[in-house]
Amino acid sequence: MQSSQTSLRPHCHILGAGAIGGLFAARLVNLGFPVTLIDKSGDNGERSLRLAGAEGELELTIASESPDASKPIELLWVATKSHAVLNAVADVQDRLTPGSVIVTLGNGMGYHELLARQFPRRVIAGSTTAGVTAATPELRLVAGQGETRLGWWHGEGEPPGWFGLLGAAKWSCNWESNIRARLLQKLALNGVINPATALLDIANGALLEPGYRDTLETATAELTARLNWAGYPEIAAALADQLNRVLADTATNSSSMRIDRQQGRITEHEAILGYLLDQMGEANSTQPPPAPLLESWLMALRRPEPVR
Ligand code: KPL
Repeated sequence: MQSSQTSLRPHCHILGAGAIGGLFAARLVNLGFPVTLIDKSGDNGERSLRLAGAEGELELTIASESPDASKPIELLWVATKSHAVLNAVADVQDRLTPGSVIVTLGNGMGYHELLARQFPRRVIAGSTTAGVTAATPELRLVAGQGETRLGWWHGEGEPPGWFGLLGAAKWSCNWESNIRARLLQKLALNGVINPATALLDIANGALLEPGYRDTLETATAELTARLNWAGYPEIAAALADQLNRVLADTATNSSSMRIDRQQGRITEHEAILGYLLDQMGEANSTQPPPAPLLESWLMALRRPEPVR
């Protein structure tokens, strides 16, 4: 009984105990998975987590251990910021076995290819629209459960057995056979909303107000043209409507990039705008359509000091 439980519910190790990492730790504990947070502070013990949202409050104690603990890792959930993914995985690399599976949950693109090169056919990429903020190291404020989509980065293949257990969750989680398209769709939304709200220091919904309408329309038109040029006409065609919907749904939220910038943290501009402007469509030998507004945002975000 114990062994079938264990194989059905592999031990989940979570890298990155921020907003999304904390939320998924709690979600997996609630589904009966054994969960351990990997904590760079090196403390092998326990951490308290408190989730608060419209559905009430939940308090949990979750095991934590340092990256160099000895237990092999079966199922690694990576919820760090995009720029920290590769180093964080490298820190636990010696604990991964040929059967270990890595699930990424972060924003941005670019790091999946590099991870999949190191761990071929063992990377599941995830995209989540869960709205959560880390108010304190213990407290996660959950604004919305959102939708989570997971799929093998290499494409084809059945989901692993444990994925079926996520269907019992109150939050929605779907398997995607073409996760790359999903990630790019989300990346396109983040490519407009996150830099604009971070640089202008406004809530998401402000972009729909008359004063920012031109900015939104120009950025959307530039990104639509780039997506078409790079060979993604469907994502391009849907972008304007999806932006309007997400901006309305998250009107009072601050984007993750705005929060990072306000708190003086490195923003995810390279894995979001850097990827969209410098890497997407690399195979196309023709000149990309110009994107002066998006390029100016990327340059501003690359500058160390805040630019208003
Ligand atoms: O994903 C987001 C983020 O903040 O990173 C959006 C969709 C913009 C919601 O705030």
